[in-house]
Parts: sequence; structure tokens; C-alpha cells
Amino acid sequence: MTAQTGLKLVERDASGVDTAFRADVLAGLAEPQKAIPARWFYDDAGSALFEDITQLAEYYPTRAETEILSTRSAEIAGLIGPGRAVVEFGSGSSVKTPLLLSAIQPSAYVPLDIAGDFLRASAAVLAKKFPGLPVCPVEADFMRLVELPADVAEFPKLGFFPGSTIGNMIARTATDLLRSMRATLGDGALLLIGIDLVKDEDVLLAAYDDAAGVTARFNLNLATRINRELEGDIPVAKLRHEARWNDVFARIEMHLVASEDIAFAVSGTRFAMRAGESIHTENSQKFTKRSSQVLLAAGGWEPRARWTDAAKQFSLVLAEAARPRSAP
Ligand code: AVI
Repeated sequence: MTAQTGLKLVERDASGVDTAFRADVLAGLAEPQKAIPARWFYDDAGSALFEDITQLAEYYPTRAETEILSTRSAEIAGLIGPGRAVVEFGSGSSVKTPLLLSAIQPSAYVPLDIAGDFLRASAAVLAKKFPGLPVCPVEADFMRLVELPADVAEFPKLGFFPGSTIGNMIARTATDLLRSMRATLGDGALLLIGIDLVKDEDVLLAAYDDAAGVTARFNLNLATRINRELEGDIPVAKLRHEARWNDVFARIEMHLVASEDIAFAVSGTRFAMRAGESIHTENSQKFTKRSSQVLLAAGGWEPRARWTDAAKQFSLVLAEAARPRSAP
């Protein structure tokens, strides 16, 4: 069954379970190092907790990216030009989207998100802020090719992917996503993408393990979501949040660590964890200028301009859809 919401596509079985969620969780928990893709954090509760994270003193990315968008908006707008349909991958309710929309005179705004209620709520807030602007929310998993609403077919597109969410994917998945964005947006498209930078380990660890415990609640909410949506009985109180810096891959990792031996079931399948064993729930890759350029090129995008905040913690890159070529 396909849930129709404005436009699109979350596959559910007869009992309303998101089949992709169940498949990822069951496969991930069966691995020797248990692991679940980070995109499943974002049910309505997870999306709200993430908004709280963005307000934390320790979490620099949102402030840094907002600083870039507000101080460099004229330059960014000059390169993008007017009349583009802005397609945002993962809908933003934050200040970033209005900053972009008010700088560039877009023809339409198309937020894409898998969290339907959150998507519609933030789209409504934006539509109020920009009364003349067509706002066409699409509930979809943007990891796949998305069919955009017919209303925006004739406009040139600007993909907007702020927040360095690209860093939450392993390189192969990130490349696939960039390629599918290229296909969704078409020839002549531009992409404005936030890319977080390698920096001091202490700054990174604090950003992903804040003193108030909001990130811990965000991480643990995944287990709560599994219990609720997939008939699970994971003992959430026996899991604790841990953030680790992996220097080999230049990434922060988040884990849910069992504080004692536990056993549980998800959708009728039984799993066990030894004390100290973890479920790896997120990577947050940090980039250098070069590593970000390599990734964008692999995904079919040619960087055209790049900005950083004053403290050089975060970058925003404007890239252009590359023409397919197989030779240098
Ligand atoms: C959405 N994403 C870019 C966030 C990040 O920084 O990797 C998710 C997050 N995880 C913990 N804190 C924030």
C-alpha cells in the first residue's frame, strides 16, 4: 500500500508498518556490529528532538551555516539568479530556508521529507511567511528518485541540502544520493549543500554529547520508535548514548551501548546484546575542502563556489549538475 500525502510515497504493509524501516532494522540488528541507518531517527519525535539539538550551545553547525547564509546571501543570490524552484531535501523548519528564499526570488518551494506531519507543519509555516510563493510539499524518501510536482516542471531547479546531512551517509550511499538528486533535479540544476569540516576532537565530541542530554534522547528515541512501530521490546533504559571520534574515517559515530546483557524481539525476531556491545546508529562525516570536492564529483556535481563561517567550522558549497563524461 502507498500512503498518498499531497504527492508521495512511503511503502507500508497491511498493518501500516513502514516496510523499508523494518527491513533496515532487522538486517542491521543481525550484523556482527549492529547498525541502523541514521535516517530512521526522524519520526515526529526525532525530528522535534533534532530541532532542539540545533539550539544547543555545543552544536555549532546550525549557527555556522546560518551565519554563512546571512552574511553571504547577496553573493549566493547573485550566482543562483532568480526564478528557480527550490527543492529542499529534508524539509527545514529552521531559519535557514527563509534566509535562502528571501535572498533569491524563487519561483516555487518544494520541501521533501519522509516525516509527513512534520513536513506539512513546516511547509504551512513557510507558506505563511512567503504568501506569494507556491509551496508544494512532497512526502517522500529522498534517497530514491523523486518525481517532482508537475507545477514546477518548467522551472530550473536549485537543490538545497543544508546541515551536512550528506555526512550521515557512508561514501557509497552519499554518492548514490547525489546522483539521484542530479536525476531528480535535471540538467542545468544547481545544488547548495552544507558540508561540515574536520576540527578539534573536543569540539566535535561536545557537539554530539551535549551536557543537557538532548542528543542522548535523540539517539535513544530510535529504540523507542522501533518498539512502537515494529512490535519491539528493547529495554531502552538499559541502553546508553555514546559519541566517538573515528579518526581513520574522520567521522563522529553515535552508538547505543548495552549497559548489561540484554535480549529482545523486533517484529518477531529475537536479538541479544552483551554488556558493552553497541548498535551503531549514526556516522557524521567531517570533510576537508578536497574530500568534499571528491565526493561531489563522484555524485555528478561540479563545485562552483564555496563559503565558510568566520571560525571556519562549516562550509556551504554551490555546485552545478555535471554533464556525464567518462574521460578526464
Ligand atoms: C542531521 N545531521 C546533519 C546531524 C549531524 O550533525 O550529523 C544529526 C545529528 N546527530 C546528532 N546530532 C545531530
